[in-house]
Amino acid sequence: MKTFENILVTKNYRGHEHIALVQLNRPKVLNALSTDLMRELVEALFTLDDDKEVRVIILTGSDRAFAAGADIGQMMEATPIDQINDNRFRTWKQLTLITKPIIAAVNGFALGGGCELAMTCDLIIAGDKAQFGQPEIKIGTIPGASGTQRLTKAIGKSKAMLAILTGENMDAYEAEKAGLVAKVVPAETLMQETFEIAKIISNRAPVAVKLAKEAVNMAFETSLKDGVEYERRNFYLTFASKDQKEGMRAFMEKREPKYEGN
Ligand code: CO8
Repeated sequence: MKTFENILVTKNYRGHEHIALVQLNRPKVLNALSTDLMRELVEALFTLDDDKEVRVIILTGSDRAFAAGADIGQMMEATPIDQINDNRFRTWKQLTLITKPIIAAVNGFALGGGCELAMTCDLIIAGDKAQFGQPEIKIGTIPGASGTQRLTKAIGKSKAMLAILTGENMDAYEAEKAGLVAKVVPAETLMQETFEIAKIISNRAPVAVKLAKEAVNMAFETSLKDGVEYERRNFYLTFASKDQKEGMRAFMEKREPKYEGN
């Protein structure tokens, strides 16, 4: 894996061959999401998505900030045409093409683009000091990388309106209660707890994990009827995998399954 300027990538995280860690690394600006950082992030995630050893990716920041949003300095004087010409949003679209599960491990601030990035991951585990919010309204703009949509789908219209129109943050417990966060853990144990969850997922049949992720995401894109139909197709598809045979046989033989990802 090549090295990057704005992110750190660790394969075999904590000695586990199927888990990779990606850490945002612009501490001086609280991991503000510059165009370069986003490009590097997408490149690293694509590489890990293609890597047969990797089954689960953890995305994190620092103790102080997951990410405090888009890089305001970089954006401040931009015109709409600059933003179009820079293809600034292409990377955000590309994030949704990753087929393996990505767990956001959030300590500190996840604001603006940072909150949107965490929401674009598949699930969020938060340290108890984490803060979530869409503060764009305070600086004269609105969320631009899916916040109005993803936050509304995650926590409902009224709570999303409160967050987006006031720009005020939610603490980790409020975010968990609202359904934005899957689990809150002590800040000091965030990485250990996230690793434990990643380990469980990495022990499941990898193809089934991908198909399940795809089907859950379809719930955001389509009607219930079409979503259920989509799920059924993916369900059938799992029966084409050796891992499905292995999983069911292992259950009947009262032993642990050995999944190989095919
Ligand atoms: N961009 C650039 N620099 C930042 C950002 C940011 N988003 N956030 C913090 N920094 C910098 C500060 O300027 C400061 O730099 P310096 O030390 O040189 O003065 C350093 O990080 C530390 O920050 P603070 O001194 O402000 O730290 P505090 O602990 O006092 O405050 C906060 C922490 C509350 C997180 C505060 O920094 C803050 O409010 N940050 C901005 C939050 C924000 O408004 N985020 C939304 C940005 S807009 C956005 O995300 C739109 C996304 C649309 C899609 C983008 C596609 C490209």
